[in-house]
Amino acid sequence: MSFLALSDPEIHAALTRELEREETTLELIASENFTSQSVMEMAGGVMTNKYAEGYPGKRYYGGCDYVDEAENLARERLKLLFGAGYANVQPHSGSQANMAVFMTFLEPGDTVLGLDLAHGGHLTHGSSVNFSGQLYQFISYHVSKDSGRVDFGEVQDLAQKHRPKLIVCGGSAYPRFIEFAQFREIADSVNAYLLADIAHPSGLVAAGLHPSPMSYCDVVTSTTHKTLRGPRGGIIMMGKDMENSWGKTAPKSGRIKMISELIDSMVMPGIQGGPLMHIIGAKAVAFGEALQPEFTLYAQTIIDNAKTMAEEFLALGYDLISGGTDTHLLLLDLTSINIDGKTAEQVLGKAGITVNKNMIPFDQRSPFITSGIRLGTPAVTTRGMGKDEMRMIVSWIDTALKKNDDETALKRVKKDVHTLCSSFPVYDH
Ligand code: DSN
Repeated sequence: MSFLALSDPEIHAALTRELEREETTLELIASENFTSQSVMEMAGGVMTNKYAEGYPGKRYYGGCDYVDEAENLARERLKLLFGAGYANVQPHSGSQANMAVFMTFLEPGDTVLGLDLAHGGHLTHGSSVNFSGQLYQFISYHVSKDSGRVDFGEVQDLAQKHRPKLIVCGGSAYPRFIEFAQFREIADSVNAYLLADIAHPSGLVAAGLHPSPMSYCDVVTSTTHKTLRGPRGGIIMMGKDMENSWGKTAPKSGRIKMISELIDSMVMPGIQGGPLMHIIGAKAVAFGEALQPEFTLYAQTIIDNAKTMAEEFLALGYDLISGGTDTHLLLLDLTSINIDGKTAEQVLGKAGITVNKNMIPFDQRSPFITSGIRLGTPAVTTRGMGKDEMRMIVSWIDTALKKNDDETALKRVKKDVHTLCSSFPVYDH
């Protein structure tokens, strides 16, 4: 029985239609995934009722015994998963995680290097429309035109010239492994701190299939809902805690010995109030799942599927930024087939394939139009799809893009997509 269907048929109808959309279309947005029903049970459970400002054992509210258990499990599992010495599981999102790190390590006006959003970076890595670009002096580095990979010559030059206090590596549309060792070398050469934002590949890192940032980076942030397949949220980690040699104090607690304490107090009370205990519980469930051997197989299949897609697109003559992928995502430059990213997103939507338009490096078009699309395999891999299905999907994308004004062709692809989806249900009810 659905309580919601009885109490609020209007919103229940939207929920039902969203479930149907997820079941009947192909989800290729690289940052999306399908959580397990256990994760959803925890996220939809009674811990949503609880206020628990503070941290386990040190809360501002009574009745926190069981949410303390959940948060301790989440922290311990996360540390185990990534080999981290410190973990904070309270950030509501990846942006909040980055904000807490910036406000811990930086003062307003400090100089930071980050990957340009249009070259695969992220809004919180210094975009002028985001708090990061408004509070701090962000200098963007780029990928090189030829290789599509980070231009380390430029990063070194910018670091020497601007002497940043922090360098940010990672992004939202970078198909290759993040080059932690090279960033560390440059950070060391100018005495800068290094933050890795691994929101996209964190599931691959957890599975040991992407290099780990832990021994290279001073601090690491991620979301929990992309390749890591948990509930929506953020996390902050450090491989090793550091002494607070900056003499910074925290609101109320005053004297602070370690950077971990500064980060904790910056997350709460610095930028957030009550933690979302139902989501922290759901993060613990997802970290538990990611610690199982099956998760490594899942992560390997994500990569195998993305590489298969890349090979198929290349064989059909498409241009891929960086010429392929090491990870879960592909960035297609559509310039040569004469369709823009916005139109491609719409056309594929009509064919039952969900993607997002995306700027490509050196894009001549605006972020609202773009010249590319970004594709990712985490969600279709969760459904159990493999290489054969990837080949079919690429041929359907090719048909839809090339016959973009042929409604009959788009309908035919949509029917094929529907048939494939019905053989790979997301949820077995
Ligand atoms: N919006 C996310 C993505 O799609 O990659 C990043 O925050």
